[in-house]
Amino acid sequence: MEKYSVYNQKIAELFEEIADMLEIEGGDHSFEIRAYRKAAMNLSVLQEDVGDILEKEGTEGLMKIPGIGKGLAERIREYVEKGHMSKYEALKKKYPIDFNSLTKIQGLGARKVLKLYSSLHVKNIEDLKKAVAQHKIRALEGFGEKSESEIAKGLQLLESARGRMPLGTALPEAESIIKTISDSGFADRVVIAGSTRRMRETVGDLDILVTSATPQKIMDLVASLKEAEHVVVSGPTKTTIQLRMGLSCDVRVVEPSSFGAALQYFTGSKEHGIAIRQIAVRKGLKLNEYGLFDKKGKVVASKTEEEIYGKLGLQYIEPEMREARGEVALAAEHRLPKLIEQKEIRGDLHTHTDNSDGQNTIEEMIEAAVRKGYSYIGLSDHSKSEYIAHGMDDKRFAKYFDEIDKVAEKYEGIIEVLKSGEVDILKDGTLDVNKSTLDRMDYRIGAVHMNRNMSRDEMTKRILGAFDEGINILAHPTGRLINEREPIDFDTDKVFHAAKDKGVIMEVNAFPNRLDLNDENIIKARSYGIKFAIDTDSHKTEHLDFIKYGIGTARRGWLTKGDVVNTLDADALKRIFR
Ligand code: DGT
Ligand code: CA
Ligand code: CA
Repeated sequence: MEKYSVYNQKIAELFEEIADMLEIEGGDHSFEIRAYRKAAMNLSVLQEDVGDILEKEGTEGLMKIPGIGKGLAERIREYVEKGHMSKYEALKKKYPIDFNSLTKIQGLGARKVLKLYSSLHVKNIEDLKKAVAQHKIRALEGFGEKSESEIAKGLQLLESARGRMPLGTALPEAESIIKTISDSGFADRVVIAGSTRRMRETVGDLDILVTSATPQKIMDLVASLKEAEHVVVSGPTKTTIQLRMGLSCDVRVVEPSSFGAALQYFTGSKEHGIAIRQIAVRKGLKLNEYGLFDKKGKVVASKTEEEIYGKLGLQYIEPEMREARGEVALAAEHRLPKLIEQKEIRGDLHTHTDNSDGQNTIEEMIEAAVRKGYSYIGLSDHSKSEYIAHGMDDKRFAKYFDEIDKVAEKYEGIIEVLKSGEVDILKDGTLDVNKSTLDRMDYRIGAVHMNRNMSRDEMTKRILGAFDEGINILAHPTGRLINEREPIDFDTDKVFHAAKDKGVIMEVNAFPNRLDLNDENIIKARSYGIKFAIDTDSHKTEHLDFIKYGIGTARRGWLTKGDVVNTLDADALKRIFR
């Protein structure tokens, strides 16, 4: 599980901000800027806390972290020991701007943020909102009306996201709290409910259910959790805490005899719960969080969810399907699809190495896939248009494939290594590499990265063009980033129709800030009868574990094993690509 430490995250943010401020300083800071950004990136994914490293091995230890030299190690030490960073403070005095919030708005980079500051005194989100409302931005040099409306959209996105966090942040936090409660020995069962159990892409608050012979002990423990910032309310069987990471968390102790009813109720969704209770009423029964009761008030079922759905004449409905999207009617007819499971995945088809912007070598990625028990792994580094990601031209691709072939020999009989590339789909729908490069790939991934603001018609043509160029998989089809960036605009009907026609596979990108296609788009795409690939888009070995978010999203889109190509064995998969 990905677990970020407090220092690493905080220092990464400071480094990012230093880079932003250096960028607007002007002059030649390009080397320094890159160093800060790289260090920030490496710190944000580092497993071990820099505080611990410093304690054990001093700055020498810090310098073993990739991208951290002597100077940066000193800055980290200063922050850990003194609680501030003088370099940061000096720059901040010059630029009293909330960079971290402002640069997260789509369409705003460090330079534009400075321009807004120097000409309109925009220091934070509030100032930005005012400037947008008064239409002051469109008049600025380098902005214009289009840019102003994009910023307005970015602000709206931020507004609608308020308080909801990506599943990829919420789930690890829930798992960590559940572990602490389990390890205490005071609980018999500890489970996650609510939107997190349903694997919804964003989560409003955490809902945890516990059975215990000593409820007060659980309540005390929850109030004193290290993750808690403060206690919101505490009663004999329910405590709500505000977590430091931003969400709040409800912990309820329920009776073992009504555990199933409570789990069914608090898993939701609310709309699914209402639909289920209507079925109960039609059968002359009553369902609440304590159980399913007959007219005389006698318990019909309450211990497990399976019994409750069973006594209502329904098939068991998986949590990811409980969204009132027609699942209740299907369950009544015993016609629910059998949802895909993680254990059915036999390989990952979208991964990166240090040949572009990944952090691990080809061999390390292959090793990690072997450890996951996969039968194959597809390596798919970036093409040259993605210059920020150090994307490859045809010459580098050739060397990349040679290297893969060489390493793959060592793994013969252990795991099949497939050669691919995440190739940029250019504005006109052509691909960013030569035919000879495409020909050496076992399969081709296409992706839209640049020029995202095309009209719906143009973007649709662009994607269809890439289908004609022979891509096998369309990576993160909409390009949205959860709570950060809107999807690109294209005609999904036309694209899904063509995908069916040409046998192009839609990706369910499992990277936690993407989840793309999302549940609703998957349901739509599935109705066209097209196939899917659930991929992690890993940029380091640990990311292979993100597959669970892709599985959750695929299950929310009602996908079965048969819909997903990377449940096939390597030979069957290669036949599909040919
Ligand atoms: P969230 O927290 O906004 O991501 O979404 P949920 O689904 O976790 O919602 P939450 O935390 O408000 O409540 C957890 C579950 O409890 C919810 O999915 C269903 C149940 N629930 C809460 N309030 C109501 C209600 O007013 N009526 C019904 N039928 N169920 C409710
Ligand atoms: Ca919730
Ligand atoms: Ca709740």
